[in-house]
Amino acid sequence: MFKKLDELQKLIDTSKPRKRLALAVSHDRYSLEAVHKAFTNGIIEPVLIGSEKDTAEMAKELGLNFYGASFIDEPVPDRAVELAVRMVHDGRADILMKGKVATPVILKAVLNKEWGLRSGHLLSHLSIFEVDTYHKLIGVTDVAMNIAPSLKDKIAIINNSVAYFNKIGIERPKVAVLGAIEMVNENMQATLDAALLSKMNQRDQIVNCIVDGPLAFDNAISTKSALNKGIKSEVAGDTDILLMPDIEVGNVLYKSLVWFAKAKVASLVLGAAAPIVVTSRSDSDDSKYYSILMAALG
Ligand code: COD
Repeated sequence: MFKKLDELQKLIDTSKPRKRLALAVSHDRYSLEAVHKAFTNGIIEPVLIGSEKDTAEMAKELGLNFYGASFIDEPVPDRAVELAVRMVHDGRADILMKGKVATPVILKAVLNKEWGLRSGHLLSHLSIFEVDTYHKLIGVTDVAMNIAPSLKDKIAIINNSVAYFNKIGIERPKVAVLGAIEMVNENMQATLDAALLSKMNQRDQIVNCIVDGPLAFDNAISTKSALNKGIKSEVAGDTDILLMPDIEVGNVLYKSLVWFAKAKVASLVLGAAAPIVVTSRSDSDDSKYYSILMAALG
């Protein structure tokens, strides 16, 4: 069980070859700082794709020495994105990272049928938060890719996140399927989906985790709140992964945790042919660094 995102660093085996990270549209301050830190810490081998002039100028301004890294000069952002995605597609890079480009642009490139990173699975976004008031790291999914997931999509989103948690050593993560209430209400689709997902987990149709829901947010993260409501649940108060009903709820929770709770966060798109770092442009360089750590473990 991890309490801090820094602890992910200990899981990286630095005796193995470094993963090659393709940064798409590289003249982005926070991305460059995070990539530089991961480079100097021996975690990744960067390939900076974008305007070489703008990238070099920015790196100089920031005092970052990228000696030994590769540059590919492509000043047109859409072409830089395509080049970066193709590099990963062709196995010339291991991780894709979004630089100064909008999230939907890079996600659409990733979904390109000819040269994208499709794997036949649903792609989904997982954020892992370090919140001072919670006793362990907590995953939140999906806050950035799947807009209004169906029941089938939610199964895939759980499977992607659970596989990631298993990979970092959390054997049977506890998944709370969120609703506005903890009872099934036939007019609230999120609660119906939650009940079905819980039953599917009990019947081993969703494995390697414990799924329970519907749970309201407070029951999911507080044993006291769950006890007050008389909820008997293995997950309540000890959740590892919060499954969001849709992107709006997910995005508002993400931003509330970052802005109100001052939480630290790492994020990754899972389920593709390679890990994809898609942090928001306003995320800090710490957050981007932790996301690179997450990708290097993926
Ligand atoms: N996994 C695998 N395949 C997918 C997925 C997915 N999650 N989403 C779409 N596809 C496939 C579809 O099966 C189809 O073959 C093709 O991709 C196009 O599907 P559309 O038309 O539904 O998708 P697009 O291209 O219009 O949009 C895909 C996006 C991921 C760009 C879209 O879902 C989106 O905009 N998501 C939200 C991104 C965003 O704004 N995030 C910011 C919050 S910070």
